[in-house]
Amino acid sequence: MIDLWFSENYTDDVRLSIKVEPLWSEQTKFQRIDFFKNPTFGTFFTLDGLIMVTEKDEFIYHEMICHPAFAINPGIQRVLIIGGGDGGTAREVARYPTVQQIDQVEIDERVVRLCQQYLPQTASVFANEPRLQLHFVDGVEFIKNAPDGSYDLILVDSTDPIGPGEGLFTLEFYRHCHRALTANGILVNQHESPYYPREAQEMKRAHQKIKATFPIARVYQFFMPTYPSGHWLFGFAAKTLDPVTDFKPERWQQFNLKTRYYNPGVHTAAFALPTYVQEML
Ligand code: AG3
Repeated sequence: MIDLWFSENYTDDVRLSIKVEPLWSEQTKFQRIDFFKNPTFGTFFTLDGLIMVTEKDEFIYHEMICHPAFAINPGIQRVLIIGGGDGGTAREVARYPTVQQIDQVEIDERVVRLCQQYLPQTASVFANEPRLQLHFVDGVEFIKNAPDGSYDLILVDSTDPIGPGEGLFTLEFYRHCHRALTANGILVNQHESPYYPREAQEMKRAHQKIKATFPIARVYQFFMPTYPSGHWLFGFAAKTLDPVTDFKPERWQQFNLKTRYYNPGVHTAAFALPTYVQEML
C-alpha cells in the first residue's frame, strides 16, 4: 500500500498534511480543482492547492459568514453571494424565511457541478432552493452592473486573493458593493488569517480598502481547523449598522435556528480581537 498525502503549504517550512484517497482532479479555465477523502475530515476539495471545504468543519465557516449579519439586520430580504460554489453559504442563508431572493455569482461552474456530485452536504441547496439563482460570471463584472441599492446583504465567499479571486479584494470592487447595497446594507467578506505573514498582509490590505469605503468596518474571528493557523477572519462592513452595538440577541433567537458554532455569546466574543490583530487594522 502506498500512502498518499495532500499538503497545503503555509510557509516555505510549514505545511498541513492530510492522508487522502483522491476522488477527482481537473484543471478548469480558472483553476485546478481536487477532491479527496479522509477519515477525519470526510470529503474535501482544494482550489489551486488550498483547502476550501471539508465535510467535517465547513459548518463553522458557513455559520460564521452568514448568521452575524442576520443577527444585526433580521429584515434581510435580498442577498448576493459572490463565490461560494460549494453551496455552504447559500445553505445557511436559505434558512431564513425572510429572504426572498438569493443571487449567487460563481466564476467557475465546474466547482458547483463537482460539489453537487461529491459534496451534497453543502451543494444540495442548488437543486432544492427556488429563491436561489446561479450566475456563472465574474463577480467583479456582476457587481459593476448591479443596480444601486439592490441588495441588503453581500457575502463574499472567495478564495485567497491569488488567481480568480484577486479582483474581489480591490477598492473598485468594494465601492461597487457599497453602491449596490441598501441603506442598511451589510458586506461580509472572507478576510484571511492574521497569523502567517502572507495571509496577514492580504488581510491588512483588504481591511484598509474596506475602511476607506464603508463608515463601519470591523473584523471578526473564528476557529477553522483546516485553514492556515486555524485562526480565521471575516470583515463586516456596513453603512449604518454596527455589529457590536446594534446586536440584539433576542431578535436573532426568534428565528429559532439550530446552529453548532454560532450563538449570541460567540457573536459578541468574535468581535473582541487579540491585541496583535487590533494593531494590524
Ligand atoms: N473560502 C476559502 C477560504 C480560504 C481558504 N484558504 C486557504 N486554505 N489557504 C472557502 C469557501 C467556503 N464556502
